Amino acid sequence: MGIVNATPDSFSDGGQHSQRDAAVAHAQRLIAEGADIIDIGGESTRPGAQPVSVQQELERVMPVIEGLRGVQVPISIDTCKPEVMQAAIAAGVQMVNDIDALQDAAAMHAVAAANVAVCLMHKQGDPQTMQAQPQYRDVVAEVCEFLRGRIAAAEAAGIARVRIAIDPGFGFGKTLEHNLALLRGLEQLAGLGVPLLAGLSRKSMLGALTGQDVEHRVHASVAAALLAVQRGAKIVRVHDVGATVDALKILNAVNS
Ligand code: 7PM
Repeated sequence: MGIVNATPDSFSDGGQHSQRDAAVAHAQRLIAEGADIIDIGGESTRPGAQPVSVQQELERVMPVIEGLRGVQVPISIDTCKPEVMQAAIAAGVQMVNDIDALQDAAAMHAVAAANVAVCLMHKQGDPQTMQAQPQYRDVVAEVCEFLRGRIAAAEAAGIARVRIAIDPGFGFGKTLEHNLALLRGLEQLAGLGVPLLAGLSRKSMLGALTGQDVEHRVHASVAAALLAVQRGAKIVRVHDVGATVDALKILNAVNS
């Protein structure tokens, strides 16, 4: 899964059209590099980020979704907002990536009413405050129980199990030790029986381990993606698609 940020300044400092064109071109490049899914997000969920309005988010993501009409890979919309989910689904996206795990009833309904896939992610707290003081008794067990509950809630709302993926939410209300424990314990989460998505790409835990700033975390990100896949992840959400695809080709060759 290749990441496309439809947020201002992500690719271009020009106007709205050039921002859309840059995001669309970036997505096309990721597809050429081997991405099987493109994840488009218009709200920065980085720790400490301020929320954006529905209107703003729609203005950011919808032109990018429309600009990618006809591409050969499914598009995922990274949002928590039911209105954005609905508009994106109407425009043809095939997956909803909700860092809030459909805990909003209207979001649950928007996905249940459509024939799309969904990724249910764990987080502790909200992006504004979640990195302040994350605490767990047993992070792997707690994330596992949360995700088990969200799978059950989604199924009860009419979302077929085959449409559901889960994600431990690396960096979302987790310390470095929590993130490492989750990576070590990924097989337990994979045991929940639905595809597991892992998002480690360029995250601050990799900066903490390597001392590299965000622009120099490609190698660490590829290593982390490979480790996640070895421990059962079926989807890796990454910025550096070409490098990750090469690494996974080696893993696949060894495993086959
Ligand atoms: C700044 C810091 C900007 C961190 C954006 C982020 C995930 C996600 C994100 C994830 C799923 C990023 C994060 N992370 N969705 N959205 N899983 N499903 O690194 O780990 O892209 S935002």
